[in-house]
Amino acid sequence: KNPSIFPDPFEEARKTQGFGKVADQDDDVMILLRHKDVRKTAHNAKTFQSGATPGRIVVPSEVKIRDTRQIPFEVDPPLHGEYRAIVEAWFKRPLQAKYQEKLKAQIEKAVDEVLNKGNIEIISDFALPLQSRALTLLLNTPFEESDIWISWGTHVFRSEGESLDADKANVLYDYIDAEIDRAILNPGEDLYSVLLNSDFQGRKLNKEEVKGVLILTFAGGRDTVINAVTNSLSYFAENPKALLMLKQNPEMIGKAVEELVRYFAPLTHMGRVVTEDTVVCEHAAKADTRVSLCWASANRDENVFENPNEVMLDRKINPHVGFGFSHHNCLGATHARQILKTLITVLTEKVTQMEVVDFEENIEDWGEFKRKVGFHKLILNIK
Ligand code: HEM
Ligand code: EMZ
Repeated sequence: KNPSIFPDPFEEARKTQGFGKVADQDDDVMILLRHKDVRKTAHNAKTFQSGATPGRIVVPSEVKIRDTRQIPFEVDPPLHGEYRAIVEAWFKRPLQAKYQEKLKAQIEKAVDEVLNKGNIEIISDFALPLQSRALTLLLNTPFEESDIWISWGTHVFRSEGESLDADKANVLYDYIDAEIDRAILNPGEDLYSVLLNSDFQGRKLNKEEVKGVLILTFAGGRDTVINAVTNSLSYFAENPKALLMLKQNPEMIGKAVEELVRYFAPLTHMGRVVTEDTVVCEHAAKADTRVSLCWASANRDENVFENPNEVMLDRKINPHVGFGFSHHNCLGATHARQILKTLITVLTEKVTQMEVVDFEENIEDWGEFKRKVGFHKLILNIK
């Protein structure tokens, strides 16, 4: 088995009927597989809402483990746009030179820590710390906070072998509550303080709203970034010529990042709740049922992408939906892209050889579809 190959389990269902079914806690999901349907449905927030009961659009549903609405993720237009306007500029900070310098320093240090050190388990000893340290830049909080976040492991709502873990979620909620109280008493230049002071419809955001933004920032940008980083390393370990090509053509790195996000699609799918009886893919979708938008399948749609199962780092036309589509497109994408670009740059500068020593695949089980999304374990030897 080649560790850097990520098969497409959706191909057959996408070609034949365009959708599949995912069973989840008595609330089945119709999973939409074609690029065209995914984009169309993402765009139609009136019939396919995000602002349902908090947690319901996530698969598996998180309704039982949280009450806080994640903002702007679980809000529909036009209110969505008003929240998004508050946070948009903040999440574009990764474009600033100072931010990029700090990120580069962090990633250089992370690579130095694993270079010529023998066998390294990439998730726990590289990708997780890298993600958490980079997040201190996005939140503009002290670097030392990352040690706490690292101790939570790769997913804030899940434990090893469990789909959802309420006790674990509470650790995050308690932490965020305490940080919000800290920011109220002692405001600074961090995201908590900025949100507490931002103007929303002529008032300030309340604690619950600030918490809703922060939970999302911690949860949404965690396993996605960890998988993107880990999977990319597996790719360059198996394809040393690709890294060499990027070393010689650094202007290609941006395109390469888009292609890796298309191919790996770190977030497989995301749900919507149907608000009125409708028809999708010539199939009835009843009010109050769920559909999901399968970014991973849309990214392999043969009607849109030539050789969809091949990584082509110089792919010319790449309308992938790895970061979503339409109004809810990923707010953390600027940060995530910057991490991946910087990581590749640093690899081209420092690494001459990467070898896969051992690995264990992380296969998501979506009933009729089993999807490799990343690894439980990836051991590399980096020189
Ligand atoms: C939304 C993927 C990293 C925060 C989304 C969506 C996707 C996605 C597909 C759309 C969800 C929907 O339409 O319901 C990814 C991938 C990432 C990544 C593949 C890494 C490679 C991050 C990071 C953060 C973040 C680093 C922040 C720390 C968000 C937020 C939204 C979002 C706040 C909701 C935006 C809205 O509703 O307006 N992400 N994400 N993501 N993501 Fe990411
Ligand atoms: C939610 C989601 C956000 C959800 C854009 O995706 O990420 C998932 O990992 C979380 O479990 O609560 O934040």
